[in-house]
Amino acid sequence: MANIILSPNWALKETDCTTKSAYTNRRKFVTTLGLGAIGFATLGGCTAQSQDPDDGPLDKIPENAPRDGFPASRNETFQVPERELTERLLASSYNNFYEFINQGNLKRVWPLVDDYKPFPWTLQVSGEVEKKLTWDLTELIQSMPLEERIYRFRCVEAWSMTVPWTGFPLSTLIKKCNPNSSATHVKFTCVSRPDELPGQKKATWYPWPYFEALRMDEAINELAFVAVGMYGEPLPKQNGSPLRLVLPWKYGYKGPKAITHLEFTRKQPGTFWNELQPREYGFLSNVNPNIPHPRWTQASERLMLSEGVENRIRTQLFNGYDEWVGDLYPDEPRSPVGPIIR
Ligand SMILES: Nc1nc2c(c(=O)[nH]1)N[C@H]1C(S)=C(S)[C@@H](COP(=O)(O)O)O[C@H]1N2
Ligand SMILES: [Mo]
Repeated sequence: MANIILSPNWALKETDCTTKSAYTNRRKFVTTLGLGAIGFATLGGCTAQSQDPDDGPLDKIPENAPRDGFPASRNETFQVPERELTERLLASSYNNFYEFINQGNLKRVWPLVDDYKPFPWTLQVSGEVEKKLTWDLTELIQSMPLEERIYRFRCVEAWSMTVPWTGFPLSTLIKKCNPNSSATHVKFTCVSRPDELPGQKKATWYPWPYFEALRMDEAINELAFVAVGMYGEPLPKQNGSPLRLVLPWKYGYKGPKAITHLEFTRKQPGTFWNELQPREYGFLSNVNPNIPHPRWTQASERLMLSEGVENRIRTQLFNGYDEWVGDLYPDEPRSPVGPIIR
């Protein structure tokens, strides 16, 4: 059953280690959820680095990120009633973002993001489209109606969270791109700025920049979401500012962060992790408890709630989104098989 480890920092007051705005924001959240008591009791992660209120994980939102439309109203269709939200502090301090590699602790991204200045940002569109486009991202965000969606989030490494994202459907963006009928896939390329991203400078064995891709039917599925914010505020840099994909039925690595290009293609593009490790990471990479990773089971996961607090739970087919995406994958194993790569 639930394996709950109480944080040793439970007795600290929230105000002891978070900024005013972060504190207010969390209170707001807790109130919205009607869970008044939990925010305080489960607070953890007041590590040495985060004790300075102006230099913690919650203070890594770019100052010039547009805030029009924040906080966005919640789309009630996308909720996760069986789970509590993961605490904002944990979701902003336990990350995967290889552009900011940290020898020692890969997940500790936020102390490395200060040189990264996402805005101003341009998003380029090319390939099988009526005409090539270049958008200023601030203007694009301001032109989009923002909404909030709570999604399950499952990393291939078998940890998971429950996160409220702010953004717009990927299908809305794709419509604006006007792809032509030859487009079968869309490729996403991420930021390339070695001077701001220590991982791109140091970890030269990776095929930078990060890139990912989807089939068109996946990309226009209602679930596919472009996030520009989380927990009611713009994205912190470590979570993929200024924009990233969230595809809750796929493993986390299918959702590229800090995207600069969309390219519509006539055939299936390669992807970063598939090119690095083709025997471990396939193109589809749907969450599926029936297909073990070659090195570990995917039948269960560590659902992370706050620093030091997690539950071991069963992983669901398509991460619980069978109803939305099941029809896209007639060949996806519905009962246990060996470690096949899909
Ligand atoms: N550009 C880029 N996007 C990326 C990654 C990355 O290293 N670089 N990591 C992926 C992985 S493995 C995961 S689990 C999620 C993590 O997102 P989070 O840190 O916001 O939880 O981002 C994905 N997108
Ligand atoms: Mo991941």
